[in-house]
Amino acid sequence: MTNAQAEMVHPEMVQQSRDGEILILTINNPPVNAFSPGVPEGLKAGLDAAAADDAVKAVVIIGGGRTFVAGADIKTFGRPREEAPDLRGTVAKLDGFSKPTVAAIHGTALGGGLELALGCNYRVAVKEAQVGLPEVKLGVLPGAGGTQRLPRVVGAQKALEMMLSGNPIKAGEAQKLGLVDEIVDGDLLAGAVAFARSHADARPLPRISEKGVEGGSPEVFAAAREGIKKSHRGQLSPSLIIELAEMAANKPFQEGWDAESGKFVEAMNSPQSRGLRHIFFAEREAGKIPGITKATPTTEIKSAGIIGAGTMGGGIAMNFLNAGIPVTIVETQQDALDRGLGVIRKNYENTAKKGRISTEDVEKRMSMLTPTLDMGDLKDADIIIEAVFENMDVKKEIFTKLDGIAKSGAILASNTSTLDVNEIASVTKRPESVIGLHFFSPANVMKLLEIVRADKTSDSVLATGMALAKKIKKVGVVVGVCDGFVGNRMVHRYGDEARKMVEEGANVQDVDAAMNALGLPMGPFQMSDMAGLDIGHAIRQHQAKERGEPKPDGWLDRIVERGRKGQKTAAGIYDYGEDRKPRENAEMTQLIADYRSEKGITPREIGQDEATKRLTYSLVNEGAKILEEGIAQRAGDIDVIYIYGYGFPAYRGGPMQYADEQGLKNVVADLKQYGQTPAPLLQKLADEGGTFGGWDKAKGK
Ligand code: T1G
Repeated sequence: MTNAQAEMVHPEMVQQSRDGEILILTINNPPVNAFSPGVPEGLKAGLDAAAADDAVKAVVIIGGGRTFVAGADIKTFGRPREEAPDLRGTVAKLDGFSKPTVAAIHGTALGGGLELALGCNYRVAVKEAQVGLPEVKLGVLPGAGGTQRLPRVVGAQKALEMMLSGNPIKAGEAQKLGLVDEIVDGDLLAGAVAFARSHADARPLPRISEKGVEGGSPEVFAAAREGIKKSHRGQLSPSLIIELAEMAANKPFQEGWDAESGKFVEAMNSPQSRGLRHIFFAEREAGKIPGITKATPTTEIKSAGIIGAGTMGGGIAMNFLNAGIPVTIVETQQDALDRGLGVIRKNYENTAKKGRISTEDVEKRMSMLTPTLDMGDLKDADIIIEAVFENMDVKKEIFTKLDGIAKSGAILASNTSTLDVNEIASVTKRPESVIGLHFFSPANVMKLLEIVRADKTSDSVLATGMALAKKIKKVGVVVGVCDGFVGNRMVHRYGDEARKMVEEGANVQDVDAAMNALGLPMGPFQMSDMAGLDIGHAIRQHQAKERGEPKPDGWLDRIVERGRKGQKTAAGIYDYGEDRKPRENAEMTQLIADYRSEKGITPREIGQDEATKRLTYSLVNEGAKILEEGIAQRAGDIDVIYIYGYGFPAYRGGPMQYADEQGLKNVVADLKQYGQTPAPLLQKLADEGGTFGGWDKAKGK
């Protein structure tokens, strides 16, 4: 018996119990009742028991613990069919079952969980429950009848919307759509048993597979195909979902059901699904830090202080206000304070205009924001985040003051994007309370939060930082102290390579186009113009000074020295009009040409393939060095950082996963071909035929 087959035999995963003539099947597979090996066997055994016992008049299926079934077990994807949990077979068995079956839903019924429920005759739910088909977020599609049953219940348009967004809906909406038959107040099991009892003699039994699809016009599917060109650019599974939904509207159920199986496997075996599944788990792994457990003490953050009401400080403040945490925000000048508060209010009013929050929300959040010019007003804050100019002397001065103001046990955080948090901590008497919280601009939008663990940061402060990230709905990733931590350190190398290619002869548009083609919304130069060319320019000057090197005088430095700072001056590498779209500037093209001839460089053509490899592999190579130095715990952490902080497409899985997909031997060969020296770890993995994913696993990370 293979390990997987051994996994199959878990009768305890589905417990049978009786309430009179109702048989209850309770699924117990914590934490989310995923459809793991053993669950289908248990459900099938329960249905066989119900069929064999005339005293049983109906069956209720319910999840034990906190939820119904959260879907197929993603960990089993990629296994040979005979070893994969038989979700389709279970749903088919339900569809043909002779006695009424009722799915009792709490928590979530997602993916295969909702498909299991749709195979039942009836569905009841508590009002807090959510149901959905999120498969597209994993690069796959509903593979156990969802593409055929959902349109038959909610109509083509709504089914497409649910399957292409992958977003769940609440039980109340599901009831309105006919997805749920009854909302149960009070005890779900009691409600489900009563519902089953009252429908025990209902005949003919309602079967979704026998219904037709409403609103399945060719125009609906054509519009969906048009929509995914933008919303899911370059992805496979959305088009397969539309194809299958259209079959549901136009073909007999069995035909669509049969077709769905093959298309599911096609999607599951795609690099895109491997990338999205990798990120699903990597995002969760990133929250696990050796030595930090649920027992590690943490501080509950009930109030926050923020120093600096500029773009970053204001954005950071909004994260806390959105989570219901009051903020005291400090500036040195009243006009800066007023400006900062004005921006925060305007952001909230814009969100309210879009209907995402109410005007009452705006006032409530603004009422929790206390402006002040006196840093002493931060004395009671549980956490204080410094978000001022990127200058070490300024930061040291602030932390010295904070040391005398902040209450005992307060966390002192810097939002620095590159500077040495150990050096900042060294001016305080409480280095164990100092941490870096690197937010990404715009801080109220970008989900990534680099949590910088300094040498003396205590476990408790680190654990509090991770818990805070969750509370303010950020994806927190722990990084070590070095210049640029993880994301910016890699992006500096990426920017160097981009500038070098332009020196050699590439034009800026083609370099950006290569990354757009890979799926990034912005290429390196579009991103630099958006972030502000002066920031990169200042960092390069700072780094050169630190290294005792001459002042950088590259073609991009020359552009900045002409006062062209990027989008914020409507002119940078590109020109920007009202539409903020980048347009070539002939003068800049000439400046670059003049630069090349001044340096004696004969420009050469650089194709998209070379540009893509040099840019992505410069990230990968720096990432490998970051792993060797222990600045990041996992390759998966680096991928999470790049997807949530820099727009790397999730369906590529992040730069390290992308390199695994290309084959590390090929990555090393290409790096060498383009004049880069592979990092020792990368060279070692390539020599051994290894992968970054395998390195993570081997480290037990
Ligand atoms: N399979 C395997 N493990 C899963 C899992 C799943 N479907 N869902 C969650 N986990 C693990 C997760 O890795 C973590 O593990 C723990 O459970 C808690 O998760 C055929 C093919 C349900 C909303 O996409 O959205 O069905 O880190 O931290 O914040 O058509 O989990 O503790 O070791 O996220 O309370 C479709 C994915 C699958 C749902 C709960 N279903 N899960 O959120 O907990 S494809 C999904 C979620 C499918 C069929 C197709 C969330 C949640 P660890 P968590 P949470």
